[in-house]
Amino acid sequence: MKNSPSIDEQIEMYRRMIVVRRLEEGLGALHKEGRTRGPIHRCDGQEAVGVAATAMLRETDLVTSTHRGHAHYIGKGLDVYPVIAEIFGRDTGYCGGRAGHMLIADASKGMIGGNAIVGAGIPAATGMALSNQILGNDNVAMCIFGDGASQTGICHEAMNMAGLWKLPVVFVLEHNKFGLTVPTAVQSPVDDISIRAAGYGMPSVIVDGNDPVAVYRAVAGMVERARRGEGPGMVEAKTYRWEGFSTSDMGGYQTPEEIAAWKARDPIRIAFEALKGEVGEARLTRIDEEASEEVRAAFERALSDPFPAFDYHSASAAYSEVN
Ligand SMILES: Cc1ncc(C[n+]2csc(CCOP(=O)(O)OP(=O)(O)O)c2C)c(N)n1
Repeated sequence: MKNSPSIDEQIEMYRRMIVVRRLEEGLGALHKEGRTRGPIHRCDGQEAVGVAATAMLRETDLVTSTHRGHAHYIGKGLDVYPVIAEIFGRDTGYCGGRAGHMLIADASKGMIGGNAIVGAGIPAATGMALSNQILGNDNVAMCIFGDGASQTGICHEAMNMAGLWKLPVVFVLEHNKFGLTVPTAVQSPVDDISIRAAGYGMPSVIVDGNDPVAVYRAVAGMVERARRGEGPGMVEAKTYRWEGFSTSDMGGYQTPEEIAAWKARDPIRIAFEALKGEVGEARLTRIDEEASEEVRAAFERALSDPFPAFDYHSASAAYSEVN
């Protein structure tokens, strides 16, 4: 089928989703031991969106992320070890230990960064698309954002401009049913938020966000038309946040039945079932073991890395000079 991922791409998406899952589980365990700082926004159960939406992109395509960006980072080709080092503030992290888990970026891979300001990645990606259009290249920009972010004023302004100027930007709405602790029904008059795309003159598709192949196909179609200069598009990937808003979430607003129903549709299991006939269960299990070991070793290494050096005297001398 047009825009379908190859078997090799599907295997790589499966592997990357496992890397993200083990990362999230590791962070959860370390939080329980009191070894993390600040809130951590886990994306367990949502891995297929970030990993599959970015799987067909080039390094020169630019992606903006959110406060819940671990699957976006790994999907766009970042390595898990410097991601973990960054989360724990180590010198070896992607941003020298100064960004923390919400702001990780690696421009050389086209990951322009997470963002703690809800909705802020939407105009940023739109501006990057405008820049690509002016430069006359065929790179696309992608913004992955949440249902809460879609309620911001800046989302409307950016999408209006993208539609008006036919900018090469793909809006991937990761609809996980909650903004903070607020369910969609309390923040939006419509459940299918992507119907708003029509008002911006862009096409939209609603897709099962727990099925990586479906996400890939839907996003690849929008990426292709953006590359051809036909303008923006939106994909609304319906998914669910298994682990609450963040590690500081007290819970109580998600029913056990609802969580269980979504866990029964685990994206990693869906990928496994789709691939096992093609490549065999043994190979998939081996990939799982290797990815899990990679993440375990990355935690071990990152946690023994040094913190960034801070030279108080030269920093305060530089401060006095400019003030
Ligand atoms: C401009 C702004 N307003 C409010 C917040 C507080 N805040 C952080 S995350 C969040 C909810 C975001 O919801 P959504 O976009 O659906 O992402 P999710 O957490 O569900 O993945 C809010 C309101 C913020 N960080 N920035």
